[in-house]
Amino acid sequence: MISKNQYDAIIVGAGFSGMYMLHRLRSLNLKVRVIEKAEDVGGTWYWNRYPGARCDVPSMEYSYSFSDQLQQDWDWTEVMAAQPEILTYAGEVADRFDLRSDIQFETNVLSVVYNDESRSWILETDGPEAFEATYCIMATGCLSVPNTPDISGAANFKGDIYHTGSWPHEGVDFTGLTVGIIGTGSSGTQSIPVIAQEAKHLTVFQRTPNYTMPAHNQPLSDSFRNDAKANYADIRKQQRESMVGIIGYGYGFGGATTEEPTESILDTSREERDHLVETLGFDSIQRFIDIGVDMGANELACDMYRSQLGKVVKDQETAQGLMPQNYPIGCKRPVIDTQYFETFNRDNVTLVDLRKGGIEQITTSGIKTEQGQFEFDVLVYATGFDAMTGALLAMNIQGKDGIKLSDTWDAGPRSYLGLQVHGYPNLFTITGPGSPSVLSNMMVSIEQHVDWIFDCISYMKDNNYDLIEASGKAEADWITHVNEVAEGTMFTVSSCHSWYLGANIPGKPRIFMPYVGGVGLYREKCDAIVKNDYEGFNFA
Ligand code: FAD
Ligand code: N01
Repeated sequence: MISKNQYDAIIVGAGFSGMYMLHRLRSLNLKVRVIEKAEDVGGTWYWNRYPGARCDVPSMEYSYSFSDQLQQDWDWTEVMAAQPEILTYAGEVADRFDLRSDIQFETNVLSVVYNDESRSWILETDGPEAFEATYCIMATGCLSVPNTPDISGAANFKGDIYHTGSWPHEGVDFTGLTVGIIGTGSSGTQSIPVIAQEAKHLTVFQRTPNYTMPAHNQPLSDSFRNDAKANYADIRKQQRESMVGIIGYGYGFGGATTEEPTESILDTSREERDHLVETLGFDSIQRFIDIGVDMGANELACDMYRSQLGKVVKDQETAQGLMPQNYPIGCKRPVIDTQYFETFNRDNVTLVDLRKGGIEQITTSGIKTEQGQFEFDVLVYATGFDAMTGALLAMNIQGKDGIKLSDTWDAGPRSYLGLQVHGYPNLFTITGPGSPSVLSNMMVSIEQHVDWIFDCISYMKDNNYDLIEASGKAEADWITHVNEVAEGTMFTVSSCHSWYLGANIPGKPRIFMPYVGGVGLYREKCDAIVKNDYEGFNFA
């Protein structure tokens, strides 16, 4: 017999979103439970333990700002910390605020159903218990459902198979082994140089080459840390008001330069561009203001990029194979790397450019492509995630009158502000589709959403409301706005096949999911809606 545990609020997920949401709701004296399928906190940083995993936003900025004591006490060791350090940080936050006592680990939420009569959400899990709550807050992550492509013959492979998005805790020792890796997005680009150093041989199966920029990661000095800590109030304020939640304090974007781009690439001559590539390498394209807004400018930058790639990679056939073609810089999530292209100069690394002939099947001992058979002992998928909607749709959410989220989102996700979906009262999504989310430093977006939801529930308590629902009109108007601002940007050009558009998952509706207006502007809009008595939301 399943017992029902009654709560004021259930939060699903114990990554950075769920942990902070729990901390805030506790202060309202609500009865709150977090349900998390992992064995511990950390979310992304719990699951993605692949070699080379690290953040690509400076850690002084990719960290919680809600507790000044925490940000003063914590010392990041590098500009962009590696996964073990970020996971330790998540553990420290859980200890410091005693979060684990209200988190139920190793429990997977399988269904989330609204009961119209009791006006509550019923959550069923893979455990013996079910849960009932007035509020249900989805902190399930934008990149938490690994995508394993359906390649024929995969079950026949005799060796070990790993996915970067659910890496074994004990690590993998590649010493003496031949390895095949599929995928050259951020996860592949980070792991390939590290695996290559350990493995006997690494074969990289690349379907689409990426534009990746040097990370320039480095250790942080005490003086830099102290200086940043002394200025934290100002840094955090600037982050919140910025476009993407990053100001690049002290190191600029990717550590390449702290100077704002000022020049137009269209005003430069061929000779000037060649000279810039010669002297600054890949960093040369960071100085231009127009490559993100003008297709002609973008093409010139792509040429500079390919020219530098041809200098770094010695074998010219391999260099050609690594060169992105026919889609603009900036339409996909930026990738930064440490010694990625240099890795292809190693004798033990082979590039298989799948543009010359794709994968036919996985065999018992490797991968058969239209170009021939490649043999290896171990297979690694670095093939990404069912992003933004994957975790939400996996929970079989049913709203008012039994309507299913999978039907509501049949043609792509719909939401008001990325915070609520019409027809699903009292259900909130942290960094949901329709909010800046993955186009930003996620920590800034997470904290903003958690604070907004906290304020909203406080307001409801103060006004004796027990139900909030986004109106259909507000939702429709918001989606129109989200689409309008995305139109004409690099993100939506037809040559771009990004996971922002759902293009990485066969059959997924192609629709641009995040809000491109910027975190500063978005925050202003959310605040204005609150000031206007929660315009677009109905209370009961
Ligand atoms: P997550 O960390 O994804 O946590 C969601 C949690 O929900 C998970 O623990 C999951 O197990 C749990 N969950 C999901 N479904 C269920 C269910 N049905 N039942 C129970 N539990 C469930 N962002 C940046 O801004 N900067 C970076 O540098 C950066 N680096 C990244 C590097 C990698 C390798 C990846 C994959 C992502 C990176 N991101 C980065 C994005 C990152 O996901 C966010 O920054 C942030 O960690 C998300 O936190 P979250 O709590 O919202 O989601
Ligand atoms: O996933 P991806 P990811 N056959 O989707 C290829 C965050 N993140 O895990 O481009 C052959 O970007 C696919 O090829 P193609 C960050 O937000 C951050 O790398 O579809 N190849 C692509 O090369 C990031 O954007 C960090 O043609 C197949 C790769 O697999 C997001 O997570 C680190 C294939 C998938 O790339 C996702 O990154 C890691 C097939 N059937 C992740 N299917 C930081 O550094 C897929 N591919 C902060």
